Amino acid sequence: MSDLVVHMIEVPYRSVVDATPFKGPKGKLPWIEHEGRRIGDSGFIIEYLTQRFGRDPDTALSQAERAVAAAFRRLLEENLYWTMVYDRWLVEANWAITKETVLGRIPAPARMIVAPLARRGVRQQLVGHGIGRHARDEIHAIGCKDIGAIADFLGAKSYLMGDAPTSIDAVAYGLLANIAWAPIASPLKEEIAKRTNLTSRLDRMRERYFA
Ligand SMILES: N[C@@H](CCC(=O)N[C@@H](CS)C(=O)NCC(=O)O)C(=O)O
Repeated sequence: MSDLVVHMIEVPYRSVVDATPFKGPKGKLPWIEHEGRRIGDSGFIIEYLTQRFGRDPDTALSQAERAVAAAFRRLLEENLYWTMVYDRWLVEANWAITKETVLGRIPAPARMIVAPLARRGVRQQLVGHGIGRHARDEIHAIGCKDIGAIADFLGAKSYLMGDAPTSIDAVAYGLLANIAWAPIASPLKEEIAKRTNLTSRLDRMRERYFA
C-alpha cells in the first residue's frame, strides 16, 4: 500500500524484496530507506513521504473526511488484515502455498526449520489480537462484514472518498487485491468477487498505477 502512495505522489523508487522482515527498523514489512533514514510501518512511511516531498494525496479532504478515512484504515489494517493472515497461515489447505510463497525466499533446508516457528509465531499473534480465539466461521463472518462495509461505503463512487484517489484507496487496494488475487482459497475472496463495485475498482487501480 505504501508503494501505491509513492505512485500517487509520483516519487521515483526501487522495490527491494527480502526473505524476512528482520532488517526493518520495526522487524516488520514494509519499510523504506531514504537519505540514510530507515522508516518502518506503512502509516509512518506515508506520513514521511508526503511531508518530505510536499505532496499529500489527501489534500482535498476535509477534517471530517480524513476522520472517516482514518476509521476505515483501522478497519482494514487492524481487523480485516488479521482475517487474511488467518486464512494464509492457519487454514491447512492454504499453509502449503504460504510456506512456498511468503517464506519461499528462505533456502529450503532453513525453511523446514523456520516455517513451523514462523507459523507458531503468527498463531500467537492472532490469539494476542483476539481474532484467533474465534471459530473459523466467526473469523470469516467478521472479515466478510468488513469487506461489505467497504463495498457499501464505496457504492457507485469512483474512489472511496469521491472522484479522486486518496491514501485510503491505496490502503484498501493493498489489502483487497491481496485477498482477491493471491491463490488463497477463502470466503473473503468469494465475498470480494460478489461485490462487483470493489472488483471493478481494483481492476481500475491496477490499470492506472501498475499497467
Ligand atoms: N500496520 C503495519 C503492519 C505491518 C505488518 O504486520 N507486516 C507483516 C507483513 S504484512 C510482517 O512484517 N510480519 C512479520 C512479523 O510479524 O514478524 C503496516 O502497515 O506497516
